Amino acid sequence: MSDVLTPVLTDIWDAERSWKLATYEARGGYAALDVAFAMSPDDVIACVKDSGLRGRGGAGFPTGMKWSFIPQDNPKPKYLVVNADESEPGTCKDIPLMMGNPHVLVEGVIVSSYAIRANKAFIYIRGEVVHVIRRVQAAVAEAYAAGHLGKDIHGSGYDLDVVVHAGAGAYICGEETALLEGLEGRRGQPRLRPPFPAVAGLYASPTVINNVESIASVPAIVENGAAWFASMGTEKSKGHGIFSLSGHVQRPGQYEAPLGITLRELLDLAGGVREGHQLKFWTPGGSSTPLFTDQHLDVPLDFEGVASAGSMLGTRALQIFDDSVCVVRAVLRWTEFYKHESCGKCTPCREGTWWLVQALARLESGQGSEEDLDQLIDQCDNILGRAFCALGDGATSPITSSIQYFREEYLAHLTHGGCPFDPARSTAWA
Ligand code: L3W
Repeated sequence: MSDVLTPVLTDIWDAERSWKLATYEARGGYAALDVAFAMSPDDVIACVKDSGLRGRGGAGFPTGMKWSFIPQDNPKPKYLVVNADESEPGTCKDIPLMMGNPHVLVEGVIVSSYAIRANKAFIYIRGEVVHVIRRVQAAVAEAYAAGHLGKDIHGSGYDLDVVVHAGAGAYICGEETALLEGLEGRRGQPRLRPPFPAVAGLYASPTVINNVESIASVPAIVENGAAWFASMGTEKSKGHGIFSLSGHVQRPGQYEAPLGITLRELLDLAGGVREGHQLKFWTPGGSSTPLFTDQHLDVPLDFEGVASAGSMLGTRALQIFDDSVCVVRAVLRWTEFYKHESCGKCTPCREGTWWLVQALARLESGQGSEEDLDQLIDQCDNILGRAFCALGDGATSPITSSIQYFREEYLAHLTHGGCPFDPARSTAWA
């Protein structure tokens, strides 16, 4: 592997039975617990704050700051909830992480729960991935048997119980408050914020919700120190992260690298775009983030770099599309997904995503006129910033950005009376 890579969460993946406690412990696993227990909970929070770790689930909120919002004078129990409902199209980092190294997540759960003074934690895993649920359940059982979970962990006087919860297969439950509704046994629909979960979350108690990768990053930070983590990445986007490359690349997969790496560098590691083809467009952070093109190969993949180029780092799900792909068809498929997954709570998203599909399907099949394109942009304007949660905004991202970069290709569908690509969609449109 190239020295550009920083394998911390992924270093064990290639080991034989990497998911077993013995393998993890042989590499120093669970040593972060004693380091953390020798510190006060507030010092652990300060360490994570100083490291600069920002939420790895998409929004990039500072993790240590989120933990510090938990009101310690509130007599209610505190909870840690891990958002393992990975379902953003193209995102494939949390599931491989839980399969390859479930114990780093369990260890992270223990250190993080200790920091916020929670004695109960939940790992909410999307229901479709039964093999992942089983693997994390097995890791939790091993951790209990070894005394890493339960009462008086490592003789510290600290108690923690962990519940692995299977979701019921709804994309909206990746939204933190809809996830809490699901965990409480209700239909997954987002709640109004504020109050933020840190103040009133699970069972109306103070709750920290973090993505799998955020929590799994914590043991190494506590063990190696905030300065070690902060020495990687860029000024405001510190540390390492998992970049998932999928689609038309020679070697798709997960590449753990410092934030700020570029797609050009990642493509070098992944063997480049499919032979005989050129990069056409890509998503920096899943389909909810505005598309990039070959003009963006050198954009630093950190929160600020991607934002200043007009998109969002999101979940670092880099879906690569080469010149054989019809962008209109790809965007239609994503929009059908959002329409299907809209929870129905708010009108702009429920009705709007339906209308978006109608308009896109008309354009993709070569019907309609240029006015339909303008109407599509108008529909996006009426959803953006008006939906109850980020799902509506996310649905508009691929549409508006694809029209920005590929308006001619939309118009070509109208002049050709259908998709200008050949039926096998293997010939580039020119
Ligand atoms: C206390 C305040 N807490 C903000 C917390 C808030 C949340 C976090 C970020 O997610 C992203 C988007 C999608 N007091 C607080 C506070 N918080 N202010 O900080 O909050 P926010 O509002 O910036 O973002 P959000 O709406 O929670 C939107 C991404 O999530 N997304 C995709 C998820 C996909 C996965 C996956 O597949 N692994 O996670 C869904 O919407 O891209 O960036 O915790 O409570 N004053």
